[in-house]
Amino acid sequence: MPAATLTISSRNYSSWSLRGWLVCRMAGLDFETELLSGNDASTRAELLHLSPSFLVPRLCHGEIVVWDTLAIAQYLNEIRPEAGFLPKDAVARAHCRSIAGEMHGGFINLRSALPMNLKARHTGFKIFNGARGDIDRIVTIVDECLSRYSGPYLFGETPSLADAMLAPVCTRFVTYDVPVSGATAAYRDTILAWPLMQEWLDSALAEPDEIEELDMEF
Ligand SMILES: N[C@@H](CCC(=O)N[C@@H](CS)C(=O)NCC(=O)O)C(=O)O
Repeated sequence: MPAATLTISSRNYSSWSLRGWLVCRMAGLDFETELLSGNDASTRAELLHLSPSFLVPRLCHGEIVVWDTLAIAQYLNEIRPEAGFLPKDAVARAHCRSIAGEMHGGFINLRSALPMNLKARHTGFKIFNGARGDIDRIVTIVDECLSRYSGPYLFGETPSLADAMLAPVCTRFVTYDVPVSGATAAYRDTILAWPLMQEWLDSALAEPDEIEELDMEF
């Protein structure tokens, strides 16, 4: 039996579930994924029991329970520093943590106007100004990282925590037909071809079809 359980909600809609799952896999954690959809009352009661914030992802590892993506990543980095999802160099590590923190606490317009929906395709989607500002900021982050650390991932040859945090932004570029070019387009393609992302996308596409009321920021 796996040592840990990661509770997630929809693979298609839940961007935080995706990030949490990516960091668990990057850390090489032996874990099983428990899918708990938040639609019906009994499931929500169970979720509240498991995760005081009512939110997923939530990691249970032995007696330890962690229920926030950044906290999960920090916990995993503590127990598996050798996984190296934070750069070794202190300057790069601070940069990586800053991007992860910025994603965790910001980009509200992007997240609410372009919710993650891996199955959907919105060709010619109209992006309003607030979300445009968030996208411009992502482009700047990617440009800086790729020119500083030479890619193909943000901090060099292997994926880092910052890549896990930005992965659902790359899928939004595809879902909402967001025109990006140069380094950002190359980066989007790197993330989409990342074997862990391929694995998640395959299972998301196999999930039962969407429930209309979930088609919102989630
Ligand atoms: N800051 C939290 C955000 C988690 C979050 O918003 N999770 C969403 C799913 S993506 C959620 O659980 N929503 C409530 C629900 O599904 O009932 C984290 O980093 O884990």
